[in-house]
Amino acid sequence: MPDTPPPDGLLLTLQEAADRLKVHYMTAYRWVRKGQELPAFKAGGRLRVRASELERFLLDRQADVALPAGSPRRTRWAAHVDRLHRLLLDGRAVDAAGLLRKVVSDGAPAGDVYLSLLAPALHRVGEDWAAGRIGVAAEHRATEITAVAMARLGDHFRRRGPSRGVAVTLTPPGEQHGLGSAMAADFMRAAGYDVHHLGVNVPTGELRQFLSVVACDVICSSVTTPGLDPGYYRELVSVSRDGGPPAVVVIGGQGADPEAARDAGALHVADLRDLSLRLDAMARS
Ligand code: B12
Repeated sequence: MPDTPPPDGLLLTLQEAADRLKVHYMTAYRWVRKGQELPAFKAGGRLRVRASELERFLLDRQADVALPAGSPRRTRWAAHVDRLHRLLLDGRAVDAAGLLRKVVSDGAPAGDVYLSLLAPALHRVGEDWAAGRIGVAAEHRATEITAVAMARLGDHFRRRGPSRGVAVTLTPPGEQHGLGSAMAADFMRAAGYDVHHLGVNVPTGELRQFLSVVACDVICSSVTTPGLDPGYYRELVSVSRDGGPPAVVVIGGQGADPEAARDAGALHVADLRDLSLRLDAMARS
């Protein structure tokens, strides 16, 4: 039985499909009879399975059995990333939501789902776009599916107990990539902050005005597109020192310039997992 996938356009008999799936013919037949499970159709009086659909089914099943319930450390992120990436490209929002629900209900923390599943899957979508394999519309669809999934996971980041302060999350003027700042908002909530998530493309003057009304302790700015004017970091730090006690400015994101951030007096944090510890360390010092 071949282990290399058959060419995408090929039509297989049900026996050939069962062989590739390493199951008995009758098992494959049951999966077909159950409807959506293994897509097949009749041609020339025999059941046929498209090779591309068979490969997708195989990938889905590998991910399904990847994680025994209750053992989050055994989460096979690579398999989940493969599957989610596929679902995002195909626009299968319901299946993507189902996958995330399953991974969380099997014990993976929602924060890990963000960092080890959603972000890498989107990075791959970006590679597909950059290589011309998908267009902007398909990329937008993938982002929207992810944003909805994140909204559903939002409750996992809520923390009871006394507030540790007020945080504002946003992206710089002109920066349209919003998921990094939305993730930062959730991580700050999980760390016990009351968060005002301002979203993307926030003019610094408007932020200054906002902060004259809402006192805040931490400002988290997410930079995705590289080449941002370093003057932005200085401006943000100046805004943070207007009026009352200064807020800590945190800069993160794949397009952030760590040196320019530090030179401006901001804290550069690359990994959201470190965010709360770095803020604690700063408060202590
Ligand atoms: C979706 C997307 C878009 C969407 C965004 C929609 C939206 N609502 O967000 C749209 C269509 C608007 C878009 C536009 C563009 N995009 Co775009 N986009 C992407 C894509 C596919 C996903 C972005 C994303 O959400 N990633 C998931 C997040 C969660 O990952 P992350 O940003 O790395 O964040 C992680 C860390 O960096 C960190 N983090 C992030 N923020 C913060 C903040 C703090 C405080 C901390 C501590 C940590 C932290 O934590 C996160 C989790 O690990 C990326 C691919 C990629 N590599 O990400 C390309 C990508 C970023 N885009 C790219 C480009 C080129 C563009 C455009 C210039 C295209 C164009 N010619 O118009 C424009 C620029 C628009 C602008 N002015 O901002 C390039 C950038 C290449 C580069 N390095 O120069 C990428 C990398 C695609 C690619 N492979 O080429 N894009």
